[in-house]
Amino acid sequence: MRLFVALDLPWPLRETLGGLLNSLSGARWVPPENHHLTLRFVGEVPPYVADEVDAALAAVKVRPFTLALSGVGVFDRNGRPSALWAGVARSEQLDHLQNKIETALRRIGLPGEKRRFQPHISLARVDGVSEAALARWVQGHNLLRSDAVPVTSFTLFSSQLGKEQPVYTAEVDYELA
Ligand code: 2AM
Repeated sequence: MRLFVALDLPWPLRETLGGLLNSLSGARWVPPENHHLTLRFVGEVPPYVADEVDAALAAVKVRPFTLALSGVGVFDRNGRPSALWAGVARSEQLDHLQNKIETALRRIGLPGEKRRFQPHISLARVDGVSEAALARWVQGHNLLRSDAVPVTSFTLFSSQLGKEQPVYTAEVDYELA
């Protein structure tokens, strides 16, 4: 199974992000049902490791918190813009949750994530978009904000890659309490 741990976005954030869809020609937009905020990519694991991941995540105890969208940005690959994303307002509680998940998964023997946690929601692949159009879009949407909404759970997703969009399935929800 190919797994990742993420926040399944609360409805008001989905609505705000849905409003951005298809507003930049040449971009390959992520369908709204696939919007999420990755906390930890796990990758391909055998079923017994998936069970260990589940048990480790079930033991993560963090209080509910709130989250708000804030701004947009672009990731580069090989010096070229590749992905457009929405950011979230800096949140110690989100960092804390991510940290707890990272520690729990290292403890069961998964290799540590080397990349710095950069919370984002991927919106579109933009390798086919002119850099000028992309820069204009980012400038025009940089003030993206939402109200702070409650986050009450995190989710273990499986991902099936296909020719079109990947299919993400919420396998287990872990309530914050
Ligand atoms: P992305 O949205 O920035 O592409 C499912 O693939 C999720 O895991 C995506 O949100 C993806 O981030 C994230 N992810 C993190 N590390 C990954 C990796 N090495 N391979 C694929 N996806 C990864």
